[in-house]
This record gives sequence, structure tokens and C-alpha cells, in this order.
Amino acid sequence: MIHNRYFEELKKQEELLARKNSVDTAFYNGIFDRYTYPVLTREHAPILWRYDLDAEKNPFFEERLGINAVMNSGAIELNGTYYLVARVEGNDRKSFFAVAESSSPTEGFRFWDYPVVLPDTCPEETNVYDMRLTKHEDGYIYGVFCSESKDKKTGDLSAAVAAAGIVRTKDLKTWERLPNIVTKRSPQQRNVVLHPEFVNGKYAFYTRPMDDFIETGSGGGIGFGLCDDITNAVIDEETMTSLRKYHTITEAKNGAGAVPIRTDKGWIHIAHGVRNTAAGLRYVLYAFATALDNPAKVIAEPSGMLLGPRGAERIGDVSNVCFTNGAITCADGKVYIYYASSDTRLHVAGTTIEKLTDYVFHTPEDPLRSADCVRQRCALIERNKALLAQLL
Ligand code: M1P
Repeated sequence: MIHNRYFEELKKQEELLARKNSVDTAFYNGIFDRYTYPVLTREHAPILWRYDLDAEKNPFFEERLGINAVMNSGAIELNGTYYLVARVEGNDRKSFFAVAESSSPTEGFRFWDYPVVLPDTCPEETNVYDMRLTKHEDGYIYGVFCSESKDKKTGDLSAAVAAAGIVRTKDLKTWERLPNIVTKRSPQQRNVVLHPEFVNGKYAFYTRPMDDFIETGSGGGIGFGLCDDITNAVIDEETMTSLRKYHTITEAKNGAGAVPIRTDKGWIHIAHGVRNTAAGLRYVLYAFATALDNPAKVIAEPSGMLLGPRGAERIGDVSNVCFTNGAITCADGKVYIYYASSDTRLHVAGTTIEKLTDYVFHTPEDPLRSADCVRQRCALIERNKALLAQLL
């Protein structure tokens, strides 16, 4: 017999899924809107994934396989439906992928009945997370994600190795796993993103060279590399795109986020930057543009962060973190950036290609020194005062 409590929990969840979302009007910066409610949380995970409904086997209706967090999601729009391929983390700390869909980009995301069952081709793989979904011009949808394994070369129990796994699909249902990407010069990789177009007839990847699982070490920022064959992806050379810089939001590390957005003026990238603080690492989103004819060449780099954790977003399993690995650009120019806060839940911010372009190409660059930042700000104040004076 089905436990009575199931129907109560189901009702609560249906109410959550039916909840309307709206722009948070208390927040304004002219660049993007924040939405009031997260689009996915652990409470969105289907009850059938968590509870044994059988009243005899589960008399207290206890969660048997709890879900701890729903966060960093790849995002894609297909035929008017919005899909998120979320990182779902169980109470056991292992992450997996699950597709949630909605007819709206900002509310009503419902998980499919089953999580994604990836082909289990890597026996050493312990954990998978943070899938970037690229609609490639070759006709496939690719998912590039972090494939994490234990580092057996050291005696350190926590030592791990991060590599970039690749799957491809046409319908988000059947996934073909390809061999992990090999980067000849970088021992570890995370935050790898496949560019949506061929570059010089080759598949192009944004990489994040790392010496170590946590520290990027000598890795200077976001890399870029080409490969001939995606079914056996080997990147011989990585050049650099967006660099880490001293005393900026990328000082500790950075990494590619959403698949770059093509605009008339360049590719717009929404990435994450990390700096160290007394309270630990702080992750924020930032944006930059690269050239249409050379997607590795940075042509615009607005100063500072685009979006950082605010209010309740600042608290979670890994506090003070905003992270994105998915954005959807609609035919009408609207852009939805899906970002997770504090490795716990997923939010959406709404903007447009026009606003993002204006932001990326007209926000001043970081002058890198306080004295120059003050000069930059005083110049803005002067110009504004002159304009206001015309009113008198
Ligand atoms: O905990 C914050 C983020 O840490 C990692 O990002 P990075 O590789 O840049 O340090 C990722 O594991 C990401 O999933 C996580 O949100």
C-alpha cells in the first residue's frame, strides 16, 4: 500500500512547481534582472527518487535516498521548450545529471522521471558534474562535463584528478559517451566548454589548464585549443584567452561558463572568476568578448564582476559562490543566464543580447590600481555633473 504521506508531499511539490516567478524589482542594475525564486532546488527532485512509497517497507515515510542540492546546469532550448541538465547531488555527495524541462525559461521546471544514465565507460570515475550543453553546427548536442577520479599516485585520501568527459545526443535521452578529452600540456581539466562552431575546420574547446585538482597552479586562465576528431579529442596546444590577473575577481582562478553567445560585435562569454578572502574563496560571474574571426582573442573586458552572490544566495554548502554553466539565447534576443548560488540551488537572470553587448563593450576596463579606479570614477562623476548642470 502507498504511504499516505506521499500524497501530502506530492501536493506540496506540485504547488512548488506551479509557483509563478517574477522579476525581483528590488534589484536594478540595468544589465540584467534577477528573478525572485530559484528555478531548481532539491525540493524539485521527484519524490519517487527519494522515498520508498511502500507503507510496509517505509512505515515512517523516511527519505531513503536524499537529495542534497540541485545546482550548476547546462541549458538549451529545443523547439520552444527549455531544458536544464542539472547537477544533482545526493546526500551521499555523488553528483549525477538530470533533465528538467519547462515551457517557460523562468519557472515550472519539472524533472524527467529518471536521471540521465550515462554510459559507464570509465571504471575509475567517481563523480561527474557541471555539464555544458553545446548545440554544435555538426548537428549534435554535446555535453562536456567534469569527470573526477581518485588520484592513486599519492597517499592523500582526498587527492583527485579532474578530466573533461564528453557525451553527445540528439534528444537529451540517448547519450553516446566519447573518450575523455586529452590535453597534452595540462595534467588536469575542469570547466571545459565546446565552442558551437568549427574554427579552421576543427572542433574548438575553451579549457582550464590546472596543475592540481583545486589549484590551477601555473594555469594562467581560460585556455583555448583545437582538435580534429571529437570522437577521440586530443588537444596538442592550448593558447590563453581570458587571463587571471592580480587583485581582480579572477586572481585565484577563473573558468569558462556558458557556451559563448554569437553577437554582431563578437562572442560574448559569461565565465566565473574566483578570489581568495579571509572567509574562503569567493566565486562571481564575469563577462568578456572575443573576436568573431578568432574566438580565442579577447576584444572587450569589462571591469569586475557581472553578477555576484547576494542575500540568501551567499549561504549554502559552499558559501559565497555564484557559478554558471548554462545560458539560453532566444530568437527574440532575450538571454537567460542560469546560475547556481553557493553550490545549493539554481537561479535565473534575464537580459538581452543588446544589453549584454552594451555592457561588455561599454563598461570600462579594470585599470588595476586604486588610484586609477578613483580617476575613472571621478571622470564619470564630472561628466554626469556637466549633464545635470545643463538642467539648471
Ligand atoms: O564550489 C564552487 C565551484 O568549484 C568548482 O569550480 P572551479 O573548478 O573553478 O574551482 C566546480 O567544482 C564547481 O562545480 C563548483 O560550483
